[in-house]
Amino acid sequence: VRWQVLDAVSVSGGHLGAGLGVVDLTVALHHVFETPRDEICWDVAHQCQPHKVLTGRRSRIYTLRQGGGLSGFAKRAESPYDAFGAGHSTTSISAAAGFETARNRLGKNGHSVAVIGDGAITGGMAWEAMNHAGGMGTKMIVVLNDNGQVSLPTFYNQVNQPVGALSQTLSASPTGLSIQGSIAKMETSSGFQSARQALKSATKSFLPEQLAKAAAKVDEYARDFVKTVPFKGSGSGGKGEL
Ligand SMILES: Cc1ncc(C[n+]2csc(CCOP(=O)(O)OP(=O)(O)O)c2C)c(N)n1
Repeated sequence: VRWQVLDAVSVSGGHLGAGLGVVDLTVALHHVFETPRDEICWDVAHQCQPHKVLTGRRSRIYTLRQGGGLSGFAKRAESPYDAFGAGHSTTSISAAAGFETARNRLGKNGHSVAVIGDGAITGGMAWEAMNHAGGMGTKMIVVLNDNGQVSLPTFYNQVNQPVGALSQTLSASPTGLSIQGSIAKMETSSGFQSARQALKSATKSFLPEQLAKAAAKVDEYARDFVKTVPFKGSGSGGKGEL
């Protein structure tokens, strides 16, 4: 599959790295899931060449991106295995949630899978969809392909590392991430919230207005400091300031 993608894309052009990066993942997904009954929604779908090779389009793979040939992206009209057409990024989780809802309403069995990269997941629509899908209370699968690369901006900016805060956060050390997670849990706990509220009301009623304002600023800065400063510069090697 790897060779076939390499050979075809070297002729047609297109996102070679994205496709090569998901060869193993594509084989695994097709092994585990029963497509086209189970919908695989490839985000952007710039990585869909291995999927095309494995779903009956190998004989036409050299027509990728040619007039009358195969699309460089997923295209519903092209194959029942292309559950969702894409090109625009960040839509896969929302699409998979839609398939999942439809399946549940029809009382059918199956799975919806979204495959999304660390670049595409930065888009607002993905966050909205995760919020919605999480609240649906149904089993839906989202594969986050965190390859530490965000193709286009990396290329345009001529830099060789992931650009964007989310990408950099995801490549922070696991220790850093888990400490950040614990801080977030603590911060949103009801005990912490009520203690904070009690302190806020106390400072308002006992302190003069200027001092109360200063205390509120200290509270704000302290929370930001605890959350961000110790992790600045945490690279993929986990050698941050922490
Ligand atoms: C809404 C939208 N914005 C921008 C693009 C251009 N684009 C195509 S691929 C890509 C990067 C996606 O990064 P990632 O999801 O990490 O995939 P990878 O680079 O790892 O293949 C971008 C920004 C797009 N297709 N849609």
